[in-house]
Amino acid sequence: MAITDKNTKHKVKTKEAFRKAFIKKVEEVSGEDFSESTTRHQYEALAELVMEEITAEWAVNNSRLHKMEEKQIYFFSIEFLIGRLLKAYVNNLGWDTMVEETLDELGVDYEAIQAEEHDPALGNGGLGRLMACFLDSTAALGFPGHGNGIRYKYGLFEQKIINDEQVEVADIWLKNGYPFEIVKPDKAVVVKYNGDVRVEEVNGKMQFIHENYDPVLAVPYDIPVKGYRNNTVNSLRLWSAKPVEDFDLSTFNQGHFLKAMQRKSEAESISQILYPSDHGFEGKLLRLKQEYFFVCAGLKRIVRRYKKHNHGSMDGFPDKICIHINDTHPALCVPELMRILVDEEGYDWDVAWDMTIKSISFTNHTVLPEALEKWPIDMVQKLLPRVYQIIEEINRRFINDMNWFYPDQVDRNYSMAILKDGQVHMAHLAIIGSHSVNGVAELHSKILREETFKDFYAVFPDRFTSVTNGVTQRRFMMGSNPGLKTLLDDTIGTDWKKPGNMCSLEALLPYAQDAAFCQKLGDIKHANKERLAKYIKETQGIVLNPDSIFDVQVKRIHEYKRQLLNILHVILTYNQLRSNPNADIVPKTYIFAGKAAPSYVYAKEVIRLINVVADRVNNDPLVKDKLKVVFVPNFNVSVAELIYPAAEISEQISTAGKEASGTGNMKFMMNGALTLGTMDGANVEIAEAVGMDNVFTFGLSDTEVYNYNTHGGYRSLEVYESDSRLQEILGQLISGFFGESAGFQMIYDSLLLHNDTYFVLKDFAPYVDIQDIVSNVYRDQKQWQKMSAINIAHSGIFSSDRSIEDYEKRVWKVK
Ligand code: AZC
Repeated sequence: MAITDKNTKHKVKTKEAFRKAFIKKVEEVSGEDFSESTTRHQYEALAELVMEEITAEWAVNNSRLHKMEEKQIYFFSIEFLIGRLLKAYVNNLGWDTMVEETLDELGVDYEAIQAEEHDPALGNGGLGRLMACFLDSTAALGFPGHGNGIRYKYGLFEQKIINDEQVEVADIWLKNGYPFEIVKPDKAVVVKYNGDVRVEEVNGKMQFIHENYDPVLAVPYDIPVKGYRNNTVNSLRLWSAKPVEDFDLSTFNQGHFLKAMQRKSEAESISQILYPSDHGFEGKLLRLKQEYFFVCAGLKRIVRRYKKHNHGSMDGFPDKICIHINDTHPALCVPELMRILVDEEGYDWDVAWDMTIKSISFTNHTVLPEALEKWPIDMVQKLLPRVYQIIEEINRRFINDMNWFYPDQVDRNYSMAILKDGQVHMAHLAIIGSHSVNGVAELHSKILREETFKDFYAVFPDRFTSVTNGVTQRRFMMGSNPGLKTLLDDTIGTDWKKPGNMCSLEALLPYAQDAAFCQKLGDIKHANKERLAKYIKETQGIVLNPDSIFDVQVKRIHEYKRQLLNILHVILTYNQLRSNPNADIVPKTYIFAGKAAPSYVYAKEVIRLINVVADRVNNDPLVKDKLKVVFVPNFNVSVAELIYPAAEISEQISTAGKEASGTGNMKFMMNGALTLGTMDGANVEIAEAVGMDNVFTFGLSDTEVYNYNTHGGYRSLEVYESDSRLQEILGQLISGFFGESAGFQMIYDSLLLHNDTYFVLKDFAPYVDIQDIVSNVYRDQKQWQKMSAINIAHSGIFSSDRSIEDYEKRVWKVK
């Protein structure tokens, strides 16, 4: 059978040819007869076949790229949370049916093969996963867009739960090698740290010479990004740090063994781990080194390639290159590009500045003050002496301009400075150095304009825009929910799967009224719940009731995301069941997952609380099948792909105004889960899309939160004193109710003594009420499936294809 799409040039294009090639490859990698091969061999063989196919197309794409025919987009990001790639490549190549059928005939377990791939945790959460979705969509739409980041030797830690607590274990993802990267030592570049800057006058022009620096080698590893059934193959380039010479031979020869080794390990430490703790000086310094590392290396290669194809000139650079900085971690792109243009290319400052601004655009992903990066001035000055001088000059000119234009607003002008209070304010640097600044959902962009960056908005109103996030349906729906994909194909045809066309899912709307369709939708959900239940049984030994509602909150653990509110409600339900075991409640399974930052003690307490409650509830015979709580350890992309399709309720309960967008909310929605959420981030747009009747919203609005925070008036103790349910629950937190060693004083104090910063108690009663409404609606399965169908039908705008098209029109203007 020839595969059905237009990829006729494939070397492996028939099932028979694939079968032969696969068997041959397995024998090559194993050195054994096919019948003796292990799943690992089969995985390696399939990965190699896929890479052979893709790299052939990649070479063609790269030569197109080298000619600079089209404008190129470069995403600079400290995180790329790409997930497993094998199946995505197979699907994007259009090989899925061929591979599935052949492996089935050979008696080979495709799922087991996929599970051999170590899911690389090169990101933390939303920001890193967004980049991966954007790369997928950019390639699917046929745009030349590439990632630029760091190849961490260890990804984010692997999370284990031991004695109810999070334990962090190193994630050695490269242990068995990684088949989807190609190292390019010939494209390595040197990154310079520390040292001095000497000024010299040459032909009447100042020259800045950086000397006595510590060089580190940046070696690129490229991962292909294959477009969905088209011939685009873009690149994700991840940089690895190496000592310039394997070790410092002269130091070594002089007998300073330790010093030589130290240099080597210092260099390598730069790409050792994602997010070293930035509490102490050393951790901060390492992060700053990392940020400059991938910025400097990435820009160097981009500039080199650009010049090579433009007769050594940088003149047209901004017309052909978009440098998109994903949050502030790559904000050093601004002074680094200036350094290249002024020091190396000899442009006048003003011309260089104009080129820099035109090339760079910036997306902000959070308004949490603690996440807005600032670096001590003396640290930047010492580590990056020339870059620091340039930041100083950018700052000086900016403040001068402001004082010239707004002489009566000196205080405001100073508040926008890049350098103040002894620190370098990275967000200010990013805004001042970009032509476009955007938030990631309408509400978030409004908060940026009106609060976080309001002074900048007053000065540069045209710079500010908004692009709502999106997620790739190819991974999070078509790939992970095959039952739903087939139902949609059978119901409305296959057009909705074309890149950029997901809004045609609206054709599903009439079927929301169709009982037979809704029944099928319900059956698919049930099967997905059973699939997840099986995984949880196998990995954690907990048995779930697939007829209960699957109520899910999976995301990073953070106070503002309020997993605490969720678990307090679980305790309430438990208390109700204890006092009335025969209460007529709809059985519910609460599923949690997510990692807490290793140094975030409070978030780890919340994890412990969830697990302690789970132990108690799941082992109480009174509760029977009515209530279950599970904390699924080590949330990552592959676990997520099992969870979203099985979810019925999507918990999006952040304190209003705090969650910039959220993207999990979109993944749940496209899999037919109903949102239970505050009017925060992209929840607002989800509610707009489906109508208020098809979501469950509750709680304070962002304006109410803002008003309490600015004018006061909230007293958590009052709420506590007027709600006996809360008195009982909070009492249990500190009374030893959950076991002798299971006191939760820190949580108790934060809610009552420290006035509940995230309004958990304030939103508790409305949350309980909405949970009751959810249960009641669920009793009417027809109504529930109808709402689910409406959600799926309107989920098209949350495809990252739409986000990329918006960026294209509003920011990059590639076409
Ligand atoms: C996240 C935001 O918290 C989340 O709301 C958003 O959906 C996501 O980015 C993608 O835009 N932010 C981060 O992961 N990290 C930082 C530093 O903002």
